Amino acid sequence: MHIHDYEKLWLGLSLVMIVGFIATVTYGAVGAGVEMIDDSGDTVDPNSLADHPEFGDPGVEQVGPNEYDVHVIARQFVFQPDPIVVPANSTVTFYVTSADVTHGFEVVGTNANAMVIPGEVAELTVEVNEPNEYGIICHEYCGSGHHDMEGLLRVVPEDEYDGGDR
Ligand SMILES: [Cu+2]
Repeated sequence: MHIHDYEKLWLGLSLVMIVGFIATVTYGAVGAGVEMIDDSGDTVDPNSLADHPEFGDPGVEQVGPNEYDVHVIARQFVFQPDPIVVPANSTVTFYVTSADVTHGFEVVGTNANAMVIPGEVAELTVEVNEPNEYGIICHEYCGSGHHDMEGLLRVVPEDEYDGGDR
């Protein structure tokens, strides 16, 4: 059977494109360091966060050498605590929940990005190396003040970290 040269060319190009699309999706799924949130996290009662052992006083807690847990409450229209201060060269695990409606929690410039649902605890881990400041934004529309809902993650030099929230 004779196949016209142009037809061969287009067959070849469409094969290249199909392989390219599959490669893009595969890279996005496994190559870009994307970690999916699953439902293995804890649940909490959003109405009694004040009585919760960690969310009652949300903040940064050292749990190992260079390892920190940060409990964060999202509520209309703030993140608590704000700012969040951690030392450089540490592994930071955020536990984020909402006191009212569904919010978002994205530490801009890192891979930390989750939906924050009342009753659920989103758990995400990031490595911070250099001293820096990262904005935290709510990316789920949560009411009239949504556009103002933001926080700050300050990564300070290790010798400047005093264990408190500044
Ligand atoms: Cu919000």
